[in-house]
Amino acid sequence: MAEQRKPLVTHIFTADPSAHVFDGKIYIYPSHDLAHKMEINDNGDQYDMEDYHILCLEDLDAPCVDCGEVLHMKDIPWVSQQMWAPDVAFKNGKYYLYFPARDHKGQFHLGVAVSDSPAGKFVAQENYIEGSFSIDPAVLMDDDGQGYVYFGGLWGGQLEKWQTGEFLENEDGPSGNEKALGPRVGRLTDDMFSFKEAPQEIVILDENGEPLKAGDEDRRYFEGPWMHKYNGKYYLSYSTGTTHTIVYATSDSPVGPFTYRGKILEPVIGWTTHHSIVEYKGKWYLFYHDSSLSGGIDNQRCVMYTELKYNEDGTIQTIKPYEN
Ligand code: FUB
Repeated sequence: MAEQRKPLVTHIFTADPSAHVFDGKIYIYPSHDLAHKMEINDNGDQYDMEDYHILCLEDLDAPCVDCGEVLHMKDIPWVSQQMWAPDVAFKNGKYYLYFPARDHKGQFHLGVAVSDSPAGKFVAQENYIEGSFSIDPAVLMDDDGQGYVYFGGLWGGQLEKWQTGEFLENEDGPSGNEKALGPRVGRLTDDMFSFKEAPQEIVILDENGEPLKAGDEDRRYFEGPWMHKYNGKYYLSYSTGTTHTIVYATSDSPVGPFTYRGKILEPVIGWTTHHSIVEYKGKWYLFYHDSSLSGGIDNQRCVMYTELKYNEDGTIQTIKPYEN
């Protein structure tokens, strides 16, 4: 069965699915939404998550298994709240979970936790990755063994507040015809716990080779990056936030510049949209979420998947989530 398009689990709310194939199974690393009644605002206070559960599919038509809680914020000294969208990478026999959370000053940073198993449990490092900030880490392990962490999110994700390298509480970021902010990329050290140097900004160009503008809300980067390779090219996909789509850009280099190519996923039920792309048994799949399980409550979401198809020229066919 290639067209799930319904919640993989219904006993908990899940979001932001990062899918990977390990040991022939599909492991999904989602956020774990909680039905807390927090203030709903542009700062994302309503996304008040505390822990991570891992989901596993033995095969696409097998029942989805909840491997249980694998990491809780009470066990991470630097974290105060909001365990948002995570991702996992494998290197040298170990699994590394990268996650964003707020520190005790209310600033988002990225942490790392490690496990011997793709299903956890994970043990977090005492402090966040030095030089990390903002949210939504997604890791590419490139063919040469180099790991790259892509990250960043506007508004509640605080990306615009880090433009100078310092956290500036009142910084609103560019607008209109000013150059849009790009996601950041950090090269991982061989032990997977640090960045080799300060993360750099990724530039996304339009069809004329000009950087996308901040006011171009149909195409500019907002949050939720994902990186995959297809036929030797790097595909950076991400959420456009305020216009609620998943779009993509391509490059010959993992650090860009990237050129905008098009839309992958039309808006889903709920404000946020967030995804990952994975190859399994020769086909490609988009894992994503919507808020259908809760009847449209933005911070009570559910993860699902559908097949993703390429055209012969390497472009991706746009998915309409509620049509075949
Ligand atoms: O789940 C919390 C936040 O909502 C994520 O970090 C964003 O990508 C959005 O999905």
